[in-house]
Amino acid sequence: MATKNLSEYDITTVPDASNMIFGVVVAEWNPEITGALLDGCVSTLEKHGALPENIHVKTVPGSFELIYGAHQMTLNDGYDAVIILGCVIRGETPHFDYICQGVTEGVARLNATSNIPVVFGLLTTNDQQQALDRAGGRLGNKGDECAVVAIKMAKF
Ligand code: DLZ
Repeated sequence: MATKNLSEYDITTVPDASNMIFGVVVAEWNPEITGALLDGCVSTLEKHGALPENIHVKTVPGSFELIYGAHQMTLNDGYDAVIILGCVIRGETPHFDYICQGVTEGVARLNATSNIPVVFGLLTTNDQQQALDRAGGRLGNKGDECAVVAIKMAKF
């Protein structure tokens, strides 16, 4: 395999996304958070050239269903990358841990078995404020980050 000097790698720019098609699966639980993640994701995809008609958004009831939704999208030949967006907020029972672990393992498995990348946009927070901070608040927007990751990985 040909080798490059480190300085020949472009590790800062985001590729042009104007020829890419994206699937986005977003969970309906905690809609004020996931809606903000979706806004950030779509606007960042478009900022890098993706056409609105090439960003296909589907909703699922909760984060656990993100795995099924993403899997269905990976079976569709047309996508360059799939992004999942959800938010799980810790409650009083271990449910939080099961959902977070399930989604993490499900998405990891999809990445190991499908031909396109599935980008992990699941917020797992102790409370609502931590989620708001990461959905357009003081710590940025996880949806923006996922859009950039999807564009970069689509070019992999
Ligand atoms: C049941 C549940 C709970 C308690 N909390 C959340 C949450 O914080 N975020 C989320 O996206 N979904 C939650 N759900 C719903 C589950 O993800 C799933 O939809 C149900 O268990 C049905 O499979």
